[in-house]
Amino acid sequence: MSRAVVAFGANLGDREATIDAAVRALADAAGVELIAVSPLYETPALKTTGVDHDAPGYLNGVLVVETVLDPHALLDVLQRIEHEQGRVRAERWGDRTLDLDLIDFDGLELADERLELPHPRAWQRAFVLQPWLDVDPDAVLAGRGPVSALRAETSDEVVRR
Ligand code: A4P
Ligand code: MG
Repeated sequence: MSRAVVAFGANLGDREATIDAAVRALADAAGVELIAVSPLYETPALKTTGVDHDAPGYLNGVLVVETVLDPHALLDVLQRIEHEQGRVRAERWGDRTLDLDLIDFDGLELADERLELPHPRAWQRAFVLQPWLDVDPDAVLAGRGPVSALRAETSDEVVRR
């Protein structure tokens, strides 16, 4: 069994309904057991050009799962769920009904064409670090250190629902 942290974000459509459906789909996936769901946070959209207060805001949070799948097979499951929830890929960091990112997988560090672990931008995003801390105050991000210390260095706005 491995333990993985999955971050979710939605900024289009009925965000809460999409997230509910995604959580259920992941809990129902073969070889995946849902361990924890974080609180939800309202966060302004981060674009490649910076924070965009004119774009629809995100609802963000994280899930902790235990799984017998390997990291790539878990990514397959996440991408299937994104697809089922009507995700259309257009611009990078663009608005989306649902984004599911694999943040941590047993502290593994790897990078190939499909998957980079830990998620390369998680360390600097309060919208990932804060909900992760909520469900695991002692969490550590591989290669970066305690999530609590990383969180203290971030200043992006997260408002608990
Ligand atoms: N990929 C590589 N590593 C991973 C990983 N650890 N988890 C690959 C998930 N996917 C990973 O992702 C592009 C490719 O990354 C995938 O094909 C996968 O093989 P994508 O979901 O198609 O595109 P994306 O999410 O737009 O790109 P990217 O660069 O992953 O964006 P991020 O870093 O996920 O950022 N603002 C707020 N407030 N809240 C958000 O949640 N999210 C983003 C997306 C931007 N702004 C945001 C938020
Ligand atoms: Mg993504």
